[in-house]
Amino acid sequence: MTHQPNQPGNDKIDNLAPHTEQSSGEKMTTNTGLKISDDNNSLKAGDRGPSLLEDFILREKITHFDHERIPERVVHARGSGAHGVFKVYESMAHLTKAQFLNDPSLETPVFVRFSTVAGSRGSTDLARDVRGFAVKFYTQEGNFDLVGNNMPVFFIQDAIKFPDLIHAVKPEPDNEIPQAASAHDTFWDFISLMPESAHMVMWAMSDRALPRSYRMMEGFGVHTFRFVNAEGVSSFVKFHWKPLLGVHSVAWDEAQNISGKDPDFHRRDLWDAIESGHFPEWELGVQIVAEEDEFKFDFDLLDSTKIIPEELVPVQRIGKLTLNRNPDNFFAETEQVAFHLGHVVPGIDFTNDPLLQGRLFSYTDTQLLRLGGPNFQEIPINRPLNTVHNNQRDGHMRQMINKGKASYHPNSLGGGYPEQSKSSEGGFSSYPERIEARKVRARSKSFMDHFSQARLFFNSQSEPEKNHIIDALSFELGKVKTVAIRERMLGILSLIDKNLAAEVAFALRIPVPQDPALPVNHSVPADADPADYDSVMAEGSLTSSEALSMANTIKDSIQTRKVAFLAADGVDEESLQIVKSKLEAEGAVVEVIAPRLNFILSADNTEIPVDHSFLTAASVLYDAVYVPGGTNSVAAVEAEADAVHFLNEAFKHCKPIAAHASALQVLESTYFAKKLPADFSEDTVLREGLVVSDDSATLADLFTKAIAQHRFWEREKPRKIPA
Ligand code: HDE
Repeated sequence: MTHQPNQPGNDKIDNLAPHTEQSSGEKMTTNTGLKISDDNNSLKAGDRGPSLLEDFILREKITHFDHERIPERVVHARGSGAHGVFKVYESMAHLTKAQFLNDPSLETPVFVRFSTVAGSRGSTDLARDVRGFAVKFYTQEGNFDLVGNNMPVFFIQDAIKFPDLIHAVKPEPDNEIPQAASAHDTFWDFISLMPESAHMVMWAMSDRALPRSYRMMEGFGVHTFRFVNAEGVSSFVKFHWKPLLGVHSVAWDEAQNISGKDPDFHRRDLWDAIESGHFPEWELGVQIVAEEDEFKFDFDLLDSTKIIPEELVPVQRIGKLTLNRNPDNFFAETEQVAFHLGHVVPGIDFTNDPLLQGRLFSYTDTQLLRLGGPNFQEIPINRPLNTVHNNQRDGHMRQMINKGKASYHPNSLGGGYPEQSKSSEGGFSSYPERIEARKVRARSKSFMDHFSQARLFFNSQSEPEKNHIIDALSFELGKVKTVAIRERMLGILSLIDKNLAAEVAFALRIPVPQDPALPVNHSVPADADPADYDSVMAEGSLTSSEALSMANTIKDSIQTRKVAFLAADGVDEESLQIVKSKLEAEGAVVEVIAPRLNFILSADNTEIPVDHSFLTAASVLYDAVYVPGGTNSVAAVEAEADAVHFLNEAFKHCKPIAAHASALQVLESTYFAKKLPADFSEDTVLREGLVVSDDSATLADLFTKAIAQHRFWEREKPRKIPA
């Protein structure tokens, strides 16, 4: 088949092709293929009379419409998907027999869906929330799904608490408020009674919960999985996705603004990047722990509220994922794709993590409701590339026409087929882990340290990141109405970090409980001794881990960063074009914003296209802003309240700002005029993120370096900046 420019194909795209439809040049028909002569008028008894029941065309059209909706996902309802490919760098055969990880020449098609967790299908992309990062690999041995998140830990340790967690975070059941937000009583009520959530709460209150882009966030498999090699030797593995553009976030005030200005911000960003050929890339990383080292850590590998710090086990980057094609149809692909961490291939297996074990049940179960029956694997986006042969039959919407009489095994009438495969022939056999145990409802004592990694995370953050966590907790608990819940949370925070608790307490104006007892763990079986479930106050072996701070991410590129140029008639063309060409050459996206749409006239009367007027643009939708020169343009921009607001907001959100020296007066009419530095040397620019020069080429160079830094969070000192 032919592929659109910038939309490369792969085996899965070709596999979807027979199921695609393109109406261009075709006649309109009913679903039975009957050509339609009038799609605008129903059949009536007289042109002013009642519609007739006989009108099968009307009935078909309306009935189909009435049934268009399916239940949204119970969590992760809001999402965006893309096609792509994965390639391993070198054979990993020493660790896993998974073929797609053994052969560097193999290009495995993938479909990826990113999502928020709590909001409904139509909710904002910029909610403070965990992001889903689900990858379906269409391997030659069947589909492998890596259903991860952008945070490496989870709120709870045992799947049996998942419905409680989600009930608590979703809108409250009496009035269905608030949408896509954790800042309400039921969430914090639950969290304050579940000390095991302490570590994940630190992540969720950090800037990781406000990604700049899906393309700029990490992904994690969260649980410890198993690799198994051809000799049957198993090792533990944690999966990571490392974005090649680095890990970047937006500010919370900005996130809230984006939610109004463009609730599809992340969806649009992913779509636009792929359309324009800026294909998002991640490296697949693995942390490997030998089977015999299972107990060598001061946390339990089966506990999903713990990471393995990268200092203890480095992440090896083993392959690359590239997203290079947008879906053709949102519903057919992104909505109907069904992920399940039980979709594995030989060489990848599970551990006894009780969160993982519960998920193994949940994902198929939920598709049965959402997609309407057991044949959801036959939906084109879910089909594996290799063929499916078994004795499962019938059910709603069965597509496959299975031939022959025998639909059972063993059989002789069908020649004994389909037949089983030996492991040596690619048959899946579960890792024969030895288990000798009593059947108990219990939790291992090795899961009871709830605070040391929460503290490790907080300690590892840069100063601005710590402040953002303090602000996030102050915001969220500030929205909580029940004072007792706020107090309980302060008690928990004080066990993580005294200063953190004190800062939040200051904002809430209530005291931190003095020497709080370790919080009672409420997930205690009725018959158990509560002492067995007490949180343990342990010190981890590390006090800080570099990989946990986004401040240490890569800052070497301005690819796909969006830069706003504020200009009007009379703009000095040179100061606009030189900077534009340089930024575009570095991969940035430049948009000209002017008082009115269509075009502006430069000082030399050249027409310069305008992308947005101030009415439809907002600073929160850009990464950086520049004011070119030109007497009339500068005067018009200075006089435009929206332009000054644009700059003020960009400053508040710590973004790089540049102005041609002849446009300095525009910066001088902002509230940050008094913060303009005395010089604009490279050192100053890289510290302050403000660039002014009368030489457009120099300005373009310095501005590029500033944009690569992403944000100048130090600007937030002292902590609060007036709006
Ligand atoms: Fe999920 N989760 N989850 N989850 N999850 C779902 O499956 C569930 C958990 C994750 O883009 C549901 O198809 C349980 C951790 C992603 O389609 C459901 C537990 C992680 C997605 C479900 C967890 C995830 C889901 C809802 C606790 C990170 C979106 C719709 C034991 C490792 C996939 C669906 C997509 C979706 C259950 C916890 C990631 C209900 C019971 C931990 C990325 O089956």
